[in-house]
Amino acid sequence: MSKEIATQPIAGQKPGTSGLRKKVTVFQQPNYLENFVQSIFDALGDVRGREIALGGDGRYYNRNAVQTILKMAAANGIKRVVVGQGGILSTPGTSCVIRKRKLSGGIILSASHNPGGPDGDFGIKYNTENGGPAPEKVTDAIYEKSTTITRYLTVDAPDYDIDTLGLGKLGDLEVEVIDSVEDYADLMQQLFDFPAIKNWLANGHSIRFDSLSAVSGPYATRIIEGLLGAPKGSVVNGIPLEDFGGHHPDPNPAYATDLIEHMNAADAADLGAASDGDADRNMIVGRNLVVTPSDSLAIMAANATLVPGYHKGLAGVARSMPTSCAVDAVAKALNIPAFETPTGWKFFGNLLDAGKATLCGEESYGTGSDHVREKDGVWAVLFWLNILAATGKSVNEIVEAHWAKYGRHFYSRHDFEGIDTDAANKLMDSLRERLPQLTGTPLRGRKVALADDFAYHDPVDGSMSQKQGLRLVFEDGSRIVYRLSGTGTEGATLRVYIERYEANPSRHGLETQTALSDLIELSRDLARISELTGRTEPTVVT
Ligand code: G16
Repeated sequence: MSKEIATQPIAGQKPGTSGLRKKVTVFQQPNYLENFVQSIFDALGDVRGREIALGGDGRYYNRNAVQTILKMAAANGIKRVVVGQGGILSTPGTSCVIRKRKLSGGIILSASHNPGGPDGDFGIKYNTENGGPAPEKVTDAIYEKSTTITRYLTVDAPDYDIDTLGLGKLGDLEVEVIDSVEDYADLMQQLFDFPAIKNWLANGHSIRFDSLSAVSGPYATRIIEGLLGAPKGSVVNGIPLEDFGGHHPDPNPAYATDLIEHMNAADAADLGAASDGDADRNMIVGRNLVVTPSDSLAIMAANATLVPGYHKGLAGVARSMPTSCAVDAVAKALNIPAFETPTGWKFFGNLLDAGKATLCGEESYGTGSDHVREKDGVWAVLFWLNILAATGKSVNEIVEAHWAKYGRHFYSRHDFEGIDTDAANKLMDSLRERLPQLTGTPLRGRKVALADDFAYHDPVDGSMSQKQGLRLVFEDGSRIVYRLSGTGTEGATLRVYIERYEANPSRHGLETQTALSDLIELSRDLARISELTGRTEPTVVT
């Protein structure tokens, strides 16, 4: 029986870069999750008769949240909820399910690359009917509702069995529990040359895919070991655990250290890969070589016609502003447009829907295409496998040939995590104030061509997004970008992105931090990082 529970607004329910992310303990407060879920339903208007997807990355509190949301969906008059078995659906997997089954949206439970467990993080985000993250006007409306909420709706009912496949009822709500992987695996087989990859694997090549005990495990295992026939053990840490087995499920060299160690060993696999908590991020690793996400995007764009799903070529490419300009060089050579958007996958949605971009990517280990409306970790790894199988070359040969042709964009991100929020805001405000005077001035031998706070004018819906990161672009194409992270849950994280273009192949072998050392020093001095935050070194360098 449906009932109305009185509640009141809880401060701080504003979605960040990708949904609402907080400590599990915050979500466990009375009414915290309920308030946000009701705000989603209220912001959507009349939800009666809608069909939505529901699932998450399996982290701690995932199963509780699924039950709470099912009961609220029933009380709010939703017609059908399609749930991944056991509450498991990856972020790109959910996007795929929404699109394939023509649902009106979906709720994804994940704090992505943030650690899980009772002391870790939890998160919730809403995706719209195109399968992509809700755009800012929707997330703003959800937040508005959360500030005035007075009641939420739920039903008195026992927990629903989300482990048994099939259709059932919770009150008037139809609940369909689906295989978490099937829709997604079908789509991958339409895009990639599975027989060629199978051959490549059967002919002595190997892959090591580290799922970091997160949700890519069931997807990678079914597809790579199952459909593609890679030997058992090619996917490691393949069972999603509520605390990710203590792993920090962020696929970068700082956190996926075991994979890096394996890829530096004498018996390394031909391709190393890792994915994050909700399987939308990916890291590509060759022998003794981590491919930067910005380079990976550029290389995928340059080789896209080798992949059946993209054999007709690309309509355009898109990257977030802090991502290196490597893909722009490819777009120029291919004579296709390259779009520059703010950080956040939601900004790619309109470009993909309008057919203006086919491939998108971000420096934060995210790449994707118009096959779904999320970045997609397993897809990116299959894309690389397809390139390796089609060319017969190694990861290192492909990367080096790419640099030789297009030049190398040396690139690094320095994160200063958990700094005092006031200090971080002060640093950004003070830099923002000084920016206008910097244009045209020389700084340590480089002239500043542009210094601004990045604003994005969406070419499809005309919306404007202001204050998306402070950037300095030098006349030689080098860049320094400053942003505050929108996905952290403790204090503030300052991200500093540093890039330098090098055309000369004899210098492509330089170590990245060495190649960027003068810009790194400048980035710290200019923003007065140590003076204002007390930090002399970043916590994470990728
Ligand atoms: C999310 C967004 C990405 C963004 C990343 C980092 O990724 O979907 O578009 O690049 O956060 O954001 P920030 O620099 O604000 O922390 P994910 O994988 O966490 O959903």
